[in-house]
Amino acid sequence: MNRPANDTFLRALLRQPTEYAPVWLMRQAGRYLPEYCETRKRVGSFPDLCKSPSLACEVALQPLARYRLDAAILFSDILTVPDAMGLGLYFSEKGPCFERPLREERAIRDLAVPDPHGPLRYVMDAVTETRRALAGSVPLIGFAGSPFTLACYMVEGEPGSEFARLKTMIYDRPDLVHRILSTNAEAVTEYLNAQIESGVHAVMLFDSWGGCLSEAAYREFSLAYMRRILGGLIRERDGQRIPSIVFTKGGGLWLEEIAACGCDALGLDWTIGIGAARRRVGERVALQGNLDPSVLLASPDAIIRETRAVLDDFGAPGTGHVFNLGHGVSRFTPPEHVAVLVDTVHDYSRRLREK
Ligand code: 1CP
Repeated sequence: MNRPANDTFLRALLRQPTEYAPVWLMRQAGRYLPEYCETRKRVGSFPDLCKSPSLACEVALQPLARYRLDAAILFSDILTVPDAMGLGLYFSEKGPCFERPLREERAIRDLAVPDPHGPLRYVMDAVTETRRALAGSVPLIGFAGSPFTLACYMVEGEPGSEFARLKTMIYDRPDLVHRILSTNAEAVTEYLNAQIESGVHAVMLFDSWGGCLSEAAYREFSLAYMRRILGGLIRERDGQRIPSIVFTKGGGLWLEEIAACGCDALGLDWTIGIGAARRRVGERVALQGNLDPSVLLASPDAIIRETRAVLDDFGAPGTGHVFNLGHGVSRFTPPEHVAVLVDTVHDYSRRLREK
């Protein structure tokens, strides 16, 4: 596996020196880009877009054609895994839904780990194709949902319930929740390892809803299973370490524990200062984040000011910082605002290092 020509992102994840802070954005390929909407319209549905390796590759590369980003992310979704488990993913006006949510004990007992080279073959093909199209320019990030975040969607089956069903099950039938989570953990481990074998340079676990749990429940129902996954991942390929990033949205209170789960980097949302996070865990892991995505809706002057503030807060000498948002790019973001952000990160972080 050859190192990409620009490996700044990989070096930053491993807390090695870099000339500037690398930057990529969660949801960098998505609905704020007119060219994405165009492709999506041509295909019809979002799941069909994910299931076509050549179109998934096309949209993954769209933001890289516009901006000087330091990494590409596989175009797919965290919900491909429960879909491959047979739950029947579809999208309504409100968001992702499952035709057969996990509500009965029987269905939970029958849940099985999907073969990543069977029903998820299209994801591995998208990895191969995207990696080939990148032609050694920048690294490709693979990803999956955390077992808990996947369970939120699998049990609720529709958006907007604030996870009432799953949280009730946690307190009434923790045995059933553990059964779902251990199946998910095994499925995600195999899925991410298959992505690594297909060519991704780094992997990220999205624990988007872990922050809705109490501290004790987070430890038992989310963190424990992410730790299990990290323990089962391929850590090196062709002599190169495959760095891993864990992002628990709303996990700011638990950074020390998350930093000890076996990941190389922590994703931060915008509710915690990156300087304070660095003082707490920066000797152990790299940090990725943490600009409020709403900043991108504001004026270019505000974007420059707030971007510099995150870089200043992280502080010198600047190793171990991957610049990102604290969550995904909003679909209402003007595309030219993203260019302001990316250029500011590169230029200002380079200047800080030269001081
Ligand atoms: O075109 C459309 O209507 C679909 C919009 C869309 C897109 C572009 C969805 C539906 N998913 C995606 C792509 C996606 N999702 C990527 C790859 C693109 C990139 O990052 O550039 C990734 C990494 C995800 C991950 C994902 N999907 C998460 C974790 C990150 C997060 O946002 O918290 C979650 C929770 C999902 C579920 C999901 N998929 C789509 C929606 C609308 C949702 C519900 C959550 C949400 O609204 O953010």
